[in-house]
Amino acid sequence: MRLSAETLIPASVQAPGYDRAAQTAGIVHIGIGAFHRAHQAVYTDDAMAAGERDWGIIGVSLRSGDVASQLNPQDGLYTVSARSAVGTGLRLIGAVQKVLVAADDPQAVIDAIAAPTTHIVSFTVTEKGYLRTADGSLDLAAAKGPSSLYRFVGAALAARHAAGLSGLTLLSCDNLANNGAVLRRLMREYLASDHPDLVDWFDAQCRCPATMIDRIVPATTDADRAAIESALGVRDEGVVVTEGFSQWVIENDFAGPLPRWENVGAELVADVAPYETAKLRMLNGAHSALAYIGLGKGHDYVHQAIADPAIRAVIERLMRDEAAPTIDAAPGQDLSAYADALLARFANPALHHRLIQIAMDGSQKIPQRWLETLAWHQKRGARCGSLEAAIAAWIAFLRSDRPIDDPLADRLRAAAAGPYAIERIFGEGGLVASDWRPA
Ligand code: CS2
Repeated sequence: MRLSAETLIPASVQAPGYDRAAQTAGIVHIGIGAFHRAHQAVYTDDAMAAGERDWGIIGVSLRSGDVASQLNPQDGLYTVSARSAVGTGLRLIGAVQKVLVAADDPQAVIDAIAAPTTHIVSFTVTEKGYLRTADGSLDLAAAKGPSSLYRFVGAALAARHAAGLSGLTLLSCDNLANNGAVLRRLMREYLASDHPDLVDWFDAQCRCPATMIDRIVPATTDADRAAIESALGVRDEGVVVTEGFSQWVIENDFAGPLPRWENVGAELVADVAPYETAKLRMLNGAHSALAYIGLGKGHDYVHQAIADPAIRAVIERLMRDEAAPTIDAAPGQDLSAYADALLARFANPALHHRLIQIAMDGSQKIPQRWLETLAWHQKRGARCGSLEAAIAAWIAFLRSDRPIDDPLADRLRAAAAGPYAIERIFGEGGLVASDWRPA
């Protein structure tokens, strides 16, 4: 039997603590992958359990119908399996009401965003989903394509404007430096091209807060789904597996109402930058280094790579000696304690986090994870042995016979194969834009 609003679940599994059927959707989330379901949807579920109302989430997949076919037959319900060294906690999340597939029904997506009850549109579309060119501006040709977030949001903003409705908060929850400002810039570039009459209204009525989002969410496996099926007694195709830890720091700059996420563990702050920079350069920077160095040494999982003493030493130096000094810490932000906590999270043996999952889309991730740190030290005449080892491991990965999952895969592979690989990738006018110049 399949999980749904009608099925009974064991009392040991925490159920939504509010009347789901009585909630209106206040959020449209674009890119409803496992990360959103283990992170923002959980905070929103907690907020509604704590008394907030009408913050249901309408999920959107831009292309694939997979998540819709997992969640819609289940009335949007799914299980979060949080695995720490001390055990597993299971809970059912009720915040997601349904999933729309933009490729199948584009108008339904536009209507959801244009609905008067919608206040927030949030995004986890991955780094490449922002459709940036190497110089950081919008790739307009791609942005006019069928699976571009800009088209849907642009059309819906036009509908809101025409109907005299308020603007929206556009909340980027992707691992980009200055994600809010990046989304604002790109959205404006799109509007200037396709809806020029909306640009002033957008500036006045819409907000794009920056966020730091953090929870490690490995891809769900068939074995995970089978384990949850025996625990629940019903089949859940939408299971997500994650760690116990979760963090969300949000810039307090909204166009309209928001759920009281700050009462359920999120932090609303004036400046997200110190948290975001630390997370990108320390956590994500270490992750990508673990991926390429670890795969090169024959490891499959993060916890295996970090248990390798030689790799661990490289990662500790990367976080403590290379990344941390580049960060202007906020008052009370302890970067050394942060590095300790990250090492413990990476070592979690209950999370089977595949290095190959982290290795994808290197060209999109490496600039904010490694190159900003390298450029900071280069300006001061210093070198970064660990990050340089990580770069060498990425080049070796591109030269290997593994499949490369990256929007620039073919060009990267060609550049890596020949002489001057580092120059062709990172040099002036290279494939990956950077202020760092290889020596
Ligand atoms: C990882 C991230 O896949 C990756 O590139 O580094 O998804 C990481 O697990 C999250 O950002 C943790 O919050």
